[in-house]
Amino acid sequence: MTSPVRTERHDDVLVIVSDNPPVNALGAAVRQGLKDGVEEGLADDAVKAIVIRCDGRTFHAGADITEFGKPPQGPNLPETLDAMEASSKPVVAAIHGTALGGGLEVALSCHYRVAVPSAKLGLPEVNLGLLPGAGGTQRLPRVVGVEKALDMIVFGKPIGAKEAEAIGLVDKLADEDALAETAIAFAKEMAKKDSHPATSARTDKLPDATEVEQIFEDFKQKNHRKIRGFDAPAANIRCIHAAATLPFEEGIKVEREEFMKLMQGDQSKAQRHLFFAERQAAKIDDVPKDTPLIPVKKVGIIGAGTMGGGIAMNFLSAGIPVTMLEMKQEALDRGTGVMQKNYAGNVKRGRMSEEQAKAAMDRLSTTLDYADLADCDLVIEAVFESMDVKKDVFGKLDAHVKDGAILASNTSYLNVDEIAQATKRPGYVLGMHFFSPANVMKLLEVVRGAETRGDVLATVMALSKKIGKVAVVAGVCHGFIGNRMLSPRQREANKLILEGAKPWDIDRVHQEFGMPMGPFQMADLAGLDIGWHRDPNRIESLRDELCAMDRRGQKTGAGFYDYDENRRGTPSQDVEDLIRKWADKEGVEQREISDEQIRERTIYTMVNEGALILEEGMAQRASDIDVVWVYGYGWPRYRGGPMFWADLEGLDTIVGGLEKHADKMPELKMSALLKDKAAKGETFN
Ligand code: 3H9
Repeated sequence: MTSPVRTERHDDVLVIVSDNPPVNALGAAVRQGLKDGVEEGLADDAVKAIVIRCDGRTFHAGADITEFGKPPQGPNLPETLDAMEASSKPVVAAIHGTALGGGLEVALSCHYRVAVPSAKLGLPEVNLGLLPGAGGTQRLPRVVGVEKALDMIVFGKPIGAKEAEAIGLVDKLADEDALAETAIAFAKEMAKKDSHPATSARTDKLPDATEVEQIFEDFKQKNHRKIRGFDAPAANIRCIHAAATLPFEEGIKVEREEFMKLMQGDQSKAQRHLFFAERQAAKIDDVPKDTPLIPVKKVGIIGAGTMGGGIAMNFLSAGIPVTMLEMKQEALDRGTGVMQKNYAGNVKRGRMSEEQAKAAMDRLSTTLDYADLADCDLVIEAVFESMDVKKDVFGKLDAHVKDGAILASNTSYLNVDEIAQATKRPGYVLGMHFFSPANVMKLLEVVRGAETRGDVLATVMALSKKIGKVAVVAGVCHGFIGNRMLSPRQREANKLILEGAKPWDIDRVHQEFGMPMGPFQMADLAGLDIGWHRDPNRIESLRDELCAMDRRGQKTGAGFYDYDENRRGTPSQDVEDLIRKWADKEGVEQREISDEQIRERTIYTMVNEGALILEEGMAQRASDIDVVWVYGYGWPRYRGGPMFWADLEGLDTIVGGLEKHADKMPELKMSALLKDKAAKGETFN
């Protein structure tokens, strides 16, 4: 097998070039190549300096994640990098694209770093539930200081090359198209020096012993909420603390030990699963990868409400012009006003510059006339959730928008096939279910109708990536993937409170699990009057009565909880009494209900619904369901999504837990797939 690493001579500089598409991951063969390359440079007296660079779209983007959990092969990364750093001849990293994780650790082990301005540098291991395990936690603080290293390592967000230069991580910026030449010239220059700084030997950026503890205390105080529940951030912090307080060799031992612990833990398994799940979700099983896409140069949006405006912002921010249509000018004015405010908020929070925000709004035009949408390549409808209204809109769109344009509905429940029948182009119709706030939430459910064409689906999936969404293909069923799985959970939660569990106990169980909120907090946030018949005299359920009492959720200051002016909820005695009254009325005997029972009745039923979705072919794969729940509903990343979590829990445990409550859940349709897999000892992922 030929090596993905080659060497080239440029006068007295040896250039080691990796070519391991797609991202030059540091697999066994690359590590071997780098090690051999450095040895070649050291063995040849004519070589005075070494440059490390990559072909293709990027510098090394990290260790090869597909190797994790498998028996180790070839030289490991730490020993490869130690040899590089120990070189008596200067080693220069030439960086383009993304130097991430192990990739940045390579660069940190070089004596110098040259980068093009568009390059990004970071240690994102924490996002995989890991830490930089090839010296990164020890070397980065030595190069950029502890405070900057904490920021970069604990949050895993890469920085641009210009910032990297400003903080001393990059020694020289090269022109975009002259990286190799600049790095070679720089290496020649450095070869004239007598000695070269080994990062591990540096202490100049490390803080004084008297300041160290305060820096870590302040950092933890400021950020404890952001990292709650995750194991990796705390482990990363411990390693950086070791870098600041121990000799390099001791710090490396701490790093190794912490790395191994994380690597073997369930959280990292879950987060690595999600890394691949997210990328897998973009693939459509029966649509070839090379399907020609439909160019989308202009987008139409029907409806300037919260949803329509949020959806429009995604395209405007990505440089795609939008025409927004409403029935009345006032609605357009209100909608564009909200968008302006949201953009101003983004500028204030430093998410974009004022010029970028202005350029985005300049791409927006508004209209009251369907004829102005004629030249759109994609139109997304975001109007009131009613089949009649949607059919009317789609009929009009079909009449006015050019042939070959894609028509999408943002419906969260309705039958996309029925909507498609309101047009003469059902092949060009599909669902694009955004999540609120649509300019922020990453998830997009792309609903594939019975007649949706492959190129239409592929176009929308590719476009989703362009506007920064994580898209998942769903089939036509009530509530698609995400909302469909919410429904059995809500049903059981509603029953459980009549049976004796308190709403706040059910919410607590979900929050302790790691969800941002439980079913009753969610109901109060959304508003209890969604779908309410609005007749205060017609009281057929607990929810009707709460609405009639004007306890319609956070917006009215009361729902299942009482709310203060800061929308902080506290348990309500009135609601507790009301629930008891309804239990009596319906003849439900109240009893003590354990947290375990709550979990089994709510979270296990979601897994069962996910299994039904899979067996009906409404999701392409179990990992897609995980992506939906993590990106759309705040399922904790460290639990990998409901199907991955169920695998860890054991599918037989899930089935057993559900069967235990069969008498209380006559509505539950057990998934044959779930039972079958449980019986065979199989998993979903
Ligand atoms: C690490 O380094 C640990 C060390 O500290 C310790 C060692 C001891 N490995 O994202 P894309 C695949 S941990 C294997 O769609 P983009 C990816 O699955 C690592 N495969 O492209 C996909 O495959 P497919 C720390 C990888 O342009 C294809 O490449 N590094 C890896 O949107 C294209 O990826 C990271 O966490 C990998 N490391 O984004 C960085 N990376 O086509 C992880 C990618 O079959 N990577 N693939 O679906 C990224 O963030 C993005 O891939 C990147 C490119 C920004 C580089």
